[in-house]
Amino acid sequence: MTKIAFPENFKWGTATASYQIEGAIKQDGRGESIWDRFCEMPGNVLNRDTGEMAADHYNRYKEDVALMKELGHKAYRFSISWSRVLPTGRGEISEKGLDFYSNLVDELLANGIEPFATIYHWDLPQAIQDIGGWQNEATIEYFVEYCRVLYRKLGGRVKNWITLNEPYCTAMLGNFTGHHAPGIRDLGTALLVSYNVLRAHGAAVRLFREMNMEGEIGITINVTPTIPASERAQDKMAARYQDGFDNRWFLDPVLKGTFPADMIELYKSHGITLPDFKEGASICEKLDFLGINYYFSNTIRYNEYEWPLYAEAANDGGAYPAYTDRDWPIDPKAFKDILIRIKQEYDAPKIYITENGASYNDIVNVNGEVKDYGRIDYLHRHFEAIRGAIDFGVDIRGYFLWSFHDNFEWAFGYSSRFGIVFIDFETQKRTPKQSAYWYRDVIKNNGIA
Ligand code: GBH
Repeated sequence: MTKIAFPENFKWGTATASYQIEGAIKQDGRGESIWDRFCEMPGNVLNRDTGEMAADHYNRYKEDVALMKELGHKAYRFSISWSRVLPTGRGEISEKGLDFYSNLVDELLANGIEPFATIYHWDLPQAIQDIGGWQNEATIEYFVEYCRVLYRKLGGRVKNWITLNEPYCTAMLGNFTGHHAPGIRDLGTALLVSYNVLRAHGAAVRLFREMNMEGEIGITINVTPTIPASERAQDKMAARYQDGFDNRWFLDPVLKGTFPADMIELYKSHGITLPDFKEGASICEKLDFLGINYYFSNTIRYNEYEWPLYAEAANDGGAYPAYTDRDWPIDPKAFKDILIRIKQEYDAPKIYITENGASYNDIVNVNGEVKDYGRIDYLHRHFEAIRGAIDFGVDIRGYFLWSFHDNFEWAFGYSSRFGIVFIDFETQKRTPKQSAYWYRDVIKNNGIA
């Protein structure tokens, strides 16, 4: 019997984010976030779904933690809603909002589940957006003050901190493509946002050190490996730009303290006004760990009309052997390869996989079960990829499956299910899917039997 074994004390868990699961958007004085506002505007989110109810986790967290324990989870990555803690982003603290996270952490610890707290997973207080959001340099200071409140309240009990989730999405989806809140569509703005949000990350790490906090701090970066559609030089160039845009633009400043020169050149050639990136070094604070999120790779083809990268995705038409129900390519090999690349090209600290998972059109069958074999197959292949990277020498210490329950999948609303626990959004009934039981066995065996 073959077995894929993982290193001792490997941390197995799931990941979620505040706006996607909590609901209770007006409860206990929570302030408005940019996602509340974005959801109100028709055309932004499929079916005009909003995070108003989501998985009602705010009111059901005890039930959820009990289920995590039953399913054998060792760790849990959640995010904190800034506008729940500071309803207008700065100034007055909402003790009730802060207590929610304090109680959640106590509940996790009482159940032997290690908390990993993400400080910012995209839900900026609307009041901060109203004064310029991440375009405004002052937001860096507001973010640091928000961090100070969290470190004081949760420090000591939370020993693992993640400053930002996927700054790529904050910058590019929020301010260039406009697919995410606040829905701005301007590349220059997005690049300025990327600079400020990364500087906020650096400042949050410095505060953590200054306050002598117990535990470890890192950042979560999403990687989307790019594969040239052919051996043609133009396809290779386009793939290289796409890689610069998706991956290097964030990995380089965080781990090397510089922004990629070829990308700066390219943006300048398009006449985009750029910040002078002089404080690149202040982004590159020494980290205790690096969080990596991986879902799929992109096959990239040159297209002279595609602005600004001359690149287009060529993922369909059988470029991959299989896809998830979201039409995302399934490519575990690219996962292994990019983990190895991060080790080789960057002086990276130890790594946690802070997100990985798949969306399927799950249904509850007549027997009340969810047979999500596609998801199990996806996970199995990606666990093999991680094991392969570890064999190569990449120091990977844990895995957080995205996601615990089905939730509000941003612009896709409730139409895209990523959970290993099925949510009936009418009744809020939780049903662990087949994958949840399969994952429970993986955790129990610390590998695949
Ligand atoms: C993660 O984002 C999020 O952290 C999480 O909240 C979310 O629910 C989960 O994944 C599932 O979507 O779309 O053109 O930018 C992952 C977002 C999606 C960003 C793929 C990079 C690549 C191409 N990633 N995307 S594009």
